[in-house]
Amino acid sequence: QRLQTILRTNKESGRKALAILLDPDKVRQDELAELLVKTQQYSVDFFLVGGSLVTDYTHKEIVASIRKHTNVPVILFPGNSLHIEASADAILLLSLISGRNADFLIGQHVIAAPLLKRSGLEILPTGYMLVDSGTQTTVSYISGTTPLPRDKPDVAACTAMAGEMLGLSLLYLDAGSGARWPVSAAMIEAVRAAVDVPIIVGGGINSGEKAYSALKAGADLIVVGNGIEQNPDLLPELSTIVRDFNQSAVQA
Ligand code: 1GP
Repeated sequence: QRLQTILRTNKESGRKALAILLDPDKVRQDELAELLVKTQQYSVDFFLVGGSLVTDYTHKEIVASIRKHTNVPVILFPGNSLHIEASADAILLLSLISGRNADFLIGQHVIAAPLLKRSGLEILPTGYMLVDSGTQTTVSYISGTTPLPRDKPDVAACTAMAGEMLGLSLLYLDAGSGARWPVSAAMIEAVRAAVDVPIIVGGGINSGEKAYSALKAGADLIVVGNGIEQNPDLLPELSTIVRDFNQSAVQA
């Protein structure tokens, strides 16, 4: 089944999902195998592989390790047109709609288009919205874009609406990797009320409370990277939170 359909169906039925972000620069192969074995006991819906700046181009090895240990779908989370790895299942084709840098809105996409077409990857057209998180993140610096002000849910809602009207089929609200503050519940709620497409939320979700708050506010899929890397107890906790949401969605 196409991931686009799964994400859409999940959203319509109120089913929440968890993705683990694996950043090629942070992942160590021995630790990765251990993490992947551990994920088998928990409900992890997707692996995201990538980051805005990559110095170790190990996407291929990471995808191969994931395949070896799990059946969980692998989605690329590229920082630019160099980050394409055909052995993944899908790619978030990110258009950085919170910014005004044409290169990340359409430029990199033009360069990548023929490669993507040949790759066989499922393309997930995604409106990427970078949200201010209290510190300058790598993605803000590398993309040369100003993040959305975190206390302006209405600006986020209008940006999301425009992205949906342009035909983007997912929205990703990201406070950036290791964000001090995750995207606020008020902003997620405003975006949820404004659009029908599935909403992905990530950046700085390093506790069960933050994950719960994002899901309750309307996130369909949460992405966690640093939090799981730094705290081995977080994965079981997140898995329980997502499962509880899904059980109450079935009962409702
Ligand atoms: C960053 O949303 C991801 O783009 C995940 O961020 O590493 O802070 O969980 P963290």
